[in-house]
Amino acid sequence: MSDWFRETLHRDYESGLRIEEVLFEAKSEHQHLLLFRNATFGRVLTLDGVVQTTEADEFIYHEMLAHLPILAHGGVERVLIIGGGDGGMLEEVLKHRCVVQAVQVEIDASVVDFAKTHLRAICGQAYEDPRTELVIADGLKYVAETERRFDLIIVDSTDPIGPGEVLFTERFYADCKRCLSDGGILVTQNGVPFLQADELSQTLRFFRRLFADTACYLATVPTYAGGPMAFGWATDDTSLRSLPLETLQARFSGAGIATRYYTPAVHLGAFALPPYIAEMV
Ligand code: AG3
Repeated sequence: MSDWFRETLHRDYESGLRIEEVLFEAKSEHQHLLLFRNATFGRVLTLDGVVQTTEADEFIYHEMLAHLPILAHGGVERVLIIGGGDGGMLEEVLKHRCVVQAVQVEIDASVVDFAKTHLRAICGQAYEDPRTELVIADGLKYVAETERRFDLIIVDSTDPIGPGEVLFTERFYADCKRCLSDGGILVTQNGVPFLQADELSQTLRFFRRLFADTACYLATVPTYAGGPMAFGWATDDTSLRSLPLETLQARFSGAGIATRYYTPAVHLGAFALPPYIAEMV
C-alpha cells in the first residue's frame, strides 16, 4: 500500500511525494500542517497542501537566503526573519559570528513548537540561542510598527496564498525598507518563475519603486518543482552586487562556515538569469 502527498499549488501542474509514514497532522488557527516521511527526502513539512521544507534539500534554500546576503553585506549584526517558523533560516543566520541578534517574526506559534519537537534536524538549537528573539506576530504589522533597524531582512514566507499573501505587497516592502539600516539588504522568496511568473515580476516592480538596486537570483530546490526558484534582492547600496569574487572568498573563509550549496562562485553565478526569467524582472 502506498499513499501519496499531492501538492496542489499550481493549477496546471502537480508534483507528488510518496508518504512512507505520517508523523503529525494538525489544523492550527492559521493553517493545516502535515508532516510525513519520504524515503528520499526525509521529513517533509507541508502547510495548506504546499511543501515548505524537507530534511534532504532544505540546505539549498536556507543557505542561499542567509549566507548570500550576509556575505554580500560584510557587516551584518542585526537580522530580521519574517516567517520561517521551521527554524532552518534562523539556524543558518546564527552560524555567522558577526550576527549579534536575530529577530524572528512568525505568525503561527504552533509551527515553531512543532519544529522544536519534530524538525531538530532543520532548526538545530537555533531557538535556544541567546541571540534569538522570537516574536509571535503578524510580520506585516511588525514591520509597520517596530522602531528597530536591521542590516538584513529575510522574508521566508509561504507562497502568496493564505497568511503569506500580505508579504508580497508594496506596503509590506516599503515598511521593510523603513526598518533597514543604511546599506541594509532585503531578500525574499519568490517562487518558481516558470510556474509563478507574476509572483516574481510583481515583487520586482514594487522593489524598483523603492530601492536603488534590485535583482533576482536563482537556485534549484528539488521539492519546489518546476525549475529554479527565484529570490528577490533589494538594497540602496549599489556596490553590493558587484563585489569581486576574491572579496566574497575572503569573507566566506573568514566566517568558517561549512556549506553544501553556497560558495562565492555560486553566489555570483546565481544572479545570471536565462532570458525567460530576465524578462520577468
Ligand atoms: N518557504 C516556502 C517556499 C515555498 C515555495 N513553494 C513553491 N513555490 N513550490 C519555505 C520555508 C522554509 N523555511
